[in-house]
Amino acid sequence: MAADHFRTEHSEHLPMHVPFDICQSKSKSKSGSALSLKPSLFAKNKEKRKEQECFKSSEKHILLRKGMVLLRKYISLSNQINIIKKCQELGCGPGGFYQPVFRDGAKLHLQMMCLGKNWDPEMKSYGDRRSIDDACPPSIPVEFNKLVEQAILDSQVFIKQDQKLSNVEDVLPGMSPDICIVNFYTESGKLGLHQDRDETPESLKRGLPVVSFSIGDSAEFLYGDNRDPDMAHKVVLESGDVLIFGGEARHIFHGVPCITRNSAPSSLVEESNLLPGRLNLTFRKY
Ligand SMILES: O=C(O)CCC(=O)C(=O)O
Repeated sequence: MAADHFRTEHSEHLPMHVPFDICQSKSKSKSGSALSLKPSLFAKNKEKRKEQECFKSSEKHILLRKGMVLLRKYISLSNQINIIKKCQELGCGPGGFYQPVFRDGAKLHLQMMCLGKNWDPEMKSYGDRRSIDDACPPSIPVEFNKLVEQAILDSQVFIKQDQKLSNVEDVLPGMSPDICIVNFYTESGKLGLHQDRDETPESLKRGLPVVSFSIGDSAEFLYGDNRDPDMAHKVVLESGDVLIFGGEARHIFHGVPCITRNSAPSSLVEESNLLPGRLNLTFRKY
C-alpha cells in the first residue's frame, strides 16, 4: 500500500497500543447490551433465499478486467467463521491489530495487523518487526494460504474457459503468499485509492496477484487507472467474496470509500460475534 493517500484524521495525542478485539465478548453478547440481536428464523430464511437467488441470477465468477477476477461467495460460512476466529486470536496477541498513526498525527481509518512480514505505512516498506512495539508479525496460517492458492487456481480455470486462452499464467500468474495485511474496518472505516507497490521489483514485474478476502459487512470497492475516485469503477464486495488482481491489473489504484452498515450475514455475526464492520485480508508475495 502507498501510505500518503490514507491520512485524513489528525490527533495531537500519541496512541496507546491496546489490543483490538474484532469480536464482541461473549458475556456482552449474552447480557443484553449486545451490539447485534439474534436473527429471527424469518430473517435467516430470507437470507438463505437471497443467497440462492444470487447464485441463480448472476455469475459466481466475474472477470472485472484482464487479470482481475471476483469470486462471489467463494469462502464458505464455516471457513469465514474460522478465519474470523483465527484473526481474533492473532489480533489480540503480539503483533496484533493496531491503528496506524503517522508522525504528523494522521491516522488510518482502520485497524491493521500484518502476517508473515510487517508493512510499515509510514515508510511504505516491509520489515521483520514493527516500530510501535518491536513485535514480530505472526505467521500466515497454513489454511489461509491453501485457500488463496485454490482461489487463484479456480480463477485461472475460469479465465481459461471464458477467454479461450492457452497460457493463462501470462494473464494471471500463480502465487503462494508470504505476506498478508489484515484490515478491520469499523462501520466508519475507509481506505483511500492507492496502488500496492511495496513488494519486491520481481514480484511486481511478474504481476504476482493480490488476493483479497472480504468477511462481514459489505464494502464499496473502487478501482481504476488513477487516483481520481470519480474516474474509478465500483464493485460491492460482500462477505465471502474473493477478489484477485494480477498480471496487467496488478498496478490498479484501489480503495474502500465506505462500509455498508448491517449488511453482514446474520448467521455469520451470530456464530462468530464479529463486531459491526468488515474484515479484509490481502495476500501477496513479497
Ligand atoms: O479492504 C480492501 O478491500 C482493500 C485493502 C487494500 O487495498 C490493502 O490492504 O492494500
